[in-house]
Amino acid sequence: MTAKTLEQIENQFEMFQILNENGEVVNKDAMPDLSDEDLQELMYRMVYTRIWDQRAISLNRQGRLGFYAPVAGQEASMLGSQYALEEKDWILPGYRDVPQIVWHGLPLYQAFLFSRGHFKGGQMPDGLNVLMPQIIIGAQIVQTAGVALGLKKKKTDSIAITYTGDGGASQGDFYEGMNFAGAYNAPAVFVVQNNQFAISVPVEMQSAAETIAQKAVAAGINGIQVDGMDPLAVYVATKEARENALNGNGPTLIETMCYRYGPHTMAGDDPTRYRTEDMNDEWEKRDPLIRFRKFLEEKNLWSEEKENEIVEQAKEDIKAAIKEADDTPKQKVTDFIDIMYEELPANLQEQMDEYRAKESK
Ligand SMILES: Cc1ncc(C[n+]2csc(CCOP(=O)(O)OP(=O)(O)O)c2C)c(N)n1
Ligand SMILES: [Mg+2]
Repeated sequence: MTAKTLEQIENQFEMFQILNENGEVVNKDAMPDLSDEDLQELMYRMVYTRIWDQRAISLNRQGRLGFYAPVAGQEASMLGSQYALEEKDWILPGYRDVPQIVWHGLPLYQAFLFSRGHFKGGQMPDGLNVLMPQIIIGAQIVQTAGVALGLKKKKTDSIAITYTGDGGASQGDFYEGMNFAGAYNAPAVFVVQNNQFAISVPVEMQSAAETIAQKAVAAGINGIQVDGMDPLAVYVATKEARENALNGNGPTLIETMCYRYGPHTMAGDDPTRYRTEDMNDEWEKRDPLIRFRKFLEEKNLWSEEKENEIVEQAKEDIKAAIKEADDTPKQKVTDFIDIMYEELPANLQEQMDEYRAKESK
């Protein structure tokens, strides 16, 4: 009886897909109404982001970047969902979700400063609806419920979207945030990028649930599992989630099935100790860029020449952004005090004077 009930629930979370790994449309009815320019723009962003990822890994190895969490393999999941947003929507990212916030408007050089631990990398430009990437796993889920409730109370017509990983879905904050958003019918969208591992721990070891998407059921919110290597499926699921959130039809949990090709971060984990070559090959066959390129070529919307131009453009932009990051004044102890307080408490004034004196030498 119990098992049967569980099975009935699980059966409702079949993976949603529009493009298969050969770039063929397998779900015509679900095709989004995107113009040729939109489709090209989406591919442009994925290609650009992959080059940026490769450059960031190399810059990190040269000691020119600090903290970096690779994104190759997750481009469709990250950028397909971001493309469904409006500028007025709020993004609450995790540490890996830097591409979404850059395409939402964060200048690239600031993303590099974030990587270097420079405070300017966490100061969002005025008008950019983005919070600093969260390092505490799952904390952004609770914050998103709060931000979404605030947006609703202010009648802003915008949503709050957050990203976490499969590991994030094991945290207490995850359940708390979804439950709160559901209870208040707050316009929130929770994206769990299921890249199959939380550092070295496989998703099967994290939960008895067949899918992460089904965890929406207990919170009384919408849930869907999507092929996270399919940019169109991710786009459609996010767009629909956004509309449901705004129409009062409740928050949504979106689980995107994806894979990170690289290591967890550049801090030194060795993926060969927890993943097999077969598994890597299996996922690389589903690559979002390969399938979307095939889909666009079939429509005469893409060419090698076009792609090469983007690659060159990305490399130039990255070079300029690194230069801008290099040219940014080094952070000082007094900067940290300055950005924390409008009015300095007396005890800190003393320290401030002390450091100012040191720094002026
Ligand atoms: C509360 C908390 N616990 C542990 C960590 C250490 N930690 C950093 S990343 C990570 C794994 C997260 O995996 P997942 O949520 O699947 O995201 P992914 O890195 O795969 O994108 C852990 C345990 C942390 N940052 N915060
Ligand atoms: Mg993960």
